[in-house]
Amino acid sequence: MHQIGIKPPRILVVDDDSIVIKILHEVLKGIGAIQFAMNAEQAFRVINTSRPDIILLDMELPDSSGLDICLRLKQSPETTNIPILFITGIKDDNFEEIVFDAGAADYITKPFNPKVVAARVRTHLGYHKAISLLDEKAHTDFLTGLGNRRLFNDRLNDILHHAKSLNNTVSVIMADIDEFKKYNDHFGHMLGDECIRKVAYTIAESFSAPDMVCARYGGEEFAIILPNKDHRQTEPMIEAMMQSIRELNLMHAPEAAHSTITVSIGYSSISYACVNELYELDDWVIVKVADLALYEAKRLGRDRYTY
Ligand code: GH3
Ligand code: MG
Ligand code: MG
Ligand code: MG
Ligand code: MG
Repeated sequence: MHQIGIKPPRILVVDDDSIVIKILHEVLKGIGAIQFAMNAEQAFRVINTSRPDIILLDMELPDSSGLDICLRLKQSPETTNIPILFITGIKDDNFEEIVFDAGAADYITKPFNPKVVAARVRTHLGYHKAISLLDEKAHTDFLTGLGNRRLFNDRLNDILHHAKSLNNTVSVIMADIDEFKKYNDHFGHMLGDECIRKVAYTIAESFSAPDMVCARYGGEEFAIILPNKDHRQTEPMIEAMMQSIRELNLMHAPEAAHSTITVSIGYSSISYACVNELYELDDWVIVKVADLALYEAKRLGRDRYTY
């Protein structure tokens, strides 16, 4: 039914009525891969393990109201974009309004016409796919496939605003290729791009833990976020990354001070407890401090890190 290599959309149906579940299964089985939940607890388990592309949500459930589930999903950055389609026996104009205010994408009353449900699910899956694609493109660096500066900023905001424990520390690393203008001038822009890609992959390999964020911040400059890492934990990782880049053994331009490609690094660590005092003029001080440290590393002769 589905083409090889194309993932079917994931549909989650949350309803405590087994007859409704049976009917919806018949209606939706040609549209995507369907999972069911009969209460809120089951629903969140499915949502957390296999992020659905759409949720059909009943209003009255044994352990929660559909409205509460909807509000909770809309509050979290990870689930806020999942379209929610209410299917409910409640026929009340005010109620419809409340549901849309809570962030629902659509509202269907029981008894429903199965073909209309299928049509609306297809429509919302189409919107969701378009939005996800746009979101991905807007946050990806075209040259390297790493995150771009927008992704870096969005994730840093999320991480600093939603810090789990105020006792922890977050670190930010800025890395810049040394004397890259000379490389470009000598080898040309195409090989310059190739070099940027190789450095980018090495950085991504060096900081590959799922909670870490690697982004291309600008031309030949990269930014990395290490949530829950203080400066003592960060330093050995920086050293290992710099060594991996040296070991790429990419010959530099003859005019450059080093014979192979190297990077300079500035980094900065702050405790989550003082995050709010460290935001000024629409920018996080942690980034400014890492950037200043990077300039210092350049000034001191490049191919080094400073804090
Ligand atoms: P420094 O050691 O002080 O960082 O010297 P630098 O020459 O690397 O620094 P500068 O910022 O003066 O130059 C960066 C150069 O990177 C400028 C530009 O030629 C090159 N560059 C920026 N973006 C790209 C890109 O996307 N592709 C290529 N090939 N080169 C780029
Ligand atoms: Mg119910
Ligand atoms: Mg975003
Ligand atoms: Mg440079
Ligand atoms: Mg630069």
